Amino acid sequence: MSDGLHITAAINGAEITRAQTPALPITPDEVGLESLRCRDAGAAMIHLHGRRPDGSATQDAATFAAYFAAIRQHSDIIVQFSTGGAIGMSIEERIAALVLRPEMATLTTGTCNFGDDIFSNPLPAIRAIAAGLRANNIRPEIEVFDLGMLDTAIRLHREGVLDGDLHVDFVFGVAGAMDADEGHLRYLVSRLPAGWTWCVAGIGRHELVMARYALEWGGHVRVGLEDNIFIRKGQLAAGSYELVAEVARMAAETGRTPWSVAEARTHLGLPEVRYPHGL
Ligand code: KMH
Ligand code: ZN
Repeated sequence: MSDGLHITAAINGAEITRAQTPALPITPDEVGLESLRCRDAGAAMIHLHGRRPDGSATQDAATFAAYFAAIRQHSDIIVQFSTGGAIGMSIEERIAALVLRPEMATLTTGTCNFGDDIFSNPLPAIRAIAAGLRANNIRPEIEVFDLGMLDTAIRLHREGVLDGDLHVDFVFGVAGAMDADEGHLRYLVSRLPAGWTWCVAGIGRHELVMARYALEWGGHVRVGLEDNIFIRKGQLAAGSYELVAEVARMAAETGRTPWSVAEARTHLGLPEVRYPHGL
């Protein structure tokens, strides 16, 4: 088992509101500073959604350009855009910011329930997003919300729609999708092709529980306000950085050492530090 640990900070998401937590970053300045705090706490990558000034979700390129530039004012942390966006967005909306060429972007390989809604990712949409990633030379991170989504990623890899060793994020605890269950994680890891890397994102109270399994089993970890706003029962996290710091503390207990940004770039095959393309 590798002792190096990749930590992703999912700092804003599309669903969490300022009413739920005042720590949610919305402006470019807030996103830039929060990204730096997460890096200082041990994160090597920021998973990013777009928000308008009123807090509503958007995937438009101008918003992501401002965020990306603000992040780069402070650090070289790996920037990963969401292509999931928010429920109800069209595929075109979801991939609008890829022209900025971040280092990575997400690709969910299947449709699932998402609370009372449907997170829609039919195969033609998956292929279209994969084509958008390829056209802009962006590495995907595969998002797996349910068991069959890993099978789909493997099938698309076999077809050549996806290539290289992939990094997969197993998301546990979305209502209507895969439960936060140790057995599910064990099974998914057993099916992962050799050379692929994996991390876990547990939703809500499952976040740090699933993180511990990943730490103990050689996986990597995603935390942040997108997935969970509490540092402990009833106590809001001061920011995603506090959750990152908690994972770094747990890592020390389990013999894992967070990768620096440079180490994460090497291990994930993302050597080049990118800036918003076309600005
Ligand atoms: N907001 C969710 C509907 C992703 O970022 O790629 C989808 C999501 C996945 O957050
Ligand atoms: Zn997301």
